[in-house]
Order: sequence, then structure tokens, then C-alpha cells
Amino acid sequence: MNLSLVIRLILLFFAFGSLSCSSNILEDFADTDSAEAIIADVEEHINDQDYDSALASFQTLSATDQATRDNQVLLAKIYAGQCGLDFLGLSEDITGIGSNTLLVTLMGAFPGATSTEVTACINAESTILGIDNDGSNRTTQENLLMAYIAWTKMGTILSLYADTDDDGSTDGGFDPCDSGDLPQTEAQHMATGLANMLDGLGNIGSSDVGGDQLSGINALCTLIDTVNTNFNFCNSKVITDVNANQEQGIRSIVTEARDLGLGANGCVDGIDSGLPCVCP
Ligand SMILES: [Ca+2]
Repeated sequence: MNLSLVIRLILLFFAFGSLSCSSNILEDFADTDSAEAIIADVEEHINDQDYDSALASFQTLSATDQATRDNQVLLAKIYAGQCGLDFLGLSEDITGIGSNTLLVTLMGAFPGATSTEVTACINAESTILGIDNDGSNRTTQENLLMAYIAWTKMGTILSLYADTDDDGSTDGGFDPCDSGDLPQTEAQHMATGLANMLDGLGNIGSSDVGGDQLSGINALCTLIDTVNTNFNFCNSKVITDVNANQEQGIRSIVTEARDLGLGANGCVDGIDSGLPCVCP
């Protein structure tokens, strides 16, 4: 990802909402209980990175107002913030990926991640899916947000389970094939994270925005088909769609070392090299 691309991503992101500097924004509204006043309050909390207060304020909206498309995007941003998504920081991490794989980079981007943060990412992702589960029916901003949420979800999961000492390297004993090391639900969420990242980046209306990551994972989805087409999870956007074969596929992708994964369990090559890079 080159610098101009990152700048474009940043500009897109800040087009999401206002960057208010008012310290007492409710005074701008005659009726402080109005939806407009509440939204302004929510956005102020988001700007302050106080996502718990943003969520509490959001939940004072009527059910009807909470359900509007714009406000569901706002809700997804709140959950993403609770999960630890820092758009600028993550953009820098992905820009500086160097010779690391994407999953190693994402794992190292969220040291000390907690299960609470993972849950917030899952909520953020499901909120965008609730707007529309098909990226081609979503806006560019919604899809860009989805891609960043998916990256954050995968990073927090890997940090929580595969890098417990927070040194940015995969823990020596971590075996992605073992459901004791990477629980089934989290493995499924790794699969849906990749699928939703693909769907998001693939539908943001510009061939070169996120193009490096998009083309790399598309190539990997093609490679999975050559290894075992039943492994292919790349269209499974919710965990109930991730069957046992696809779970084996994502566990293998997390294991492999060459294209995307952590290089765990003694694997130093791609999934086309067989054991130990393909989970049994
Ligand atoms: Ca470690």
C-alpha cells in the first residue's frame, strides 16, 4: 500500500463524521433531547475516543432513530472503537508491513487485546452486515469501515490467542490446528474476517484502494481451491456458514508461513506444501 493510497483512505475515513471542536456541543441545540443533539454528543465522544460514553449516548436514541442506516454506521464505528480500531495507526501498520505477512502484522498491531475487545469487533462487523451483507449493496465508506473492522477483529483474536506475551511474535507453543489453542468460534471468526475484508475491499469502487491486500488474499482463495476446494471459506461472511472443512481451511491459513499466516506449528511454507502447513 503506497502513501498516497493511505492518504486517500484517511480522507475517506474522516468523511464519515464531523470533527467538532465544541466543548459543550449540546448548547448548540435548543432541544438537547433531539436526535440531532444526541448524534452530535455521540460524535463528540467518538472524537474523544470515549467509546463507552458514545455507546451509552447512542442508546438514548429512539429505536427508530438507532435503526437508520447512517446511525447504524455510527454504531459500527463505536463498536470498532471499543475493539481498539485506530484508523491512522492501523493504516501505518499495514503500510509498513514489509516482509511480514498480513496476519503477523495484524497480530502485532493489537498487543494486549482482550476478549471484550474481540466481542466489540464482532458487534461492529455484524452491524455492518446488518446494513447489508453484500458489499455491492453498501457504500464505499461502509465497505472501507468493514475492511478495517475485519482487520481489527483478526488482529485482536490473534493477539489474544497466539501472542499472549505481546511481543509481536507467535508464541512458541501456539498450534492453530488445535481448538484448545484457537477455539472453534474464533477460528470461524478468522474465516469470516477474511471473507468480509475481501467483500469490503472488493466493493469500494476503486481498483487500487487496498489493492495489495485484496489481490493477495484473492490469490490465496484461488490457491485454497487447488489444495482442497472444500476448504474455501472466502464467501463465508457469518460464522454459521463456516463448516468443518472451511474451519480446517482457515486453521491451515493461520498456520502457513508464506502468503498470509503466522508460520506456526513448524510450518515455513505455503498451504500447497502439505504437512505441517495444512491442518490434519
Ligand atoms: Ca509472542
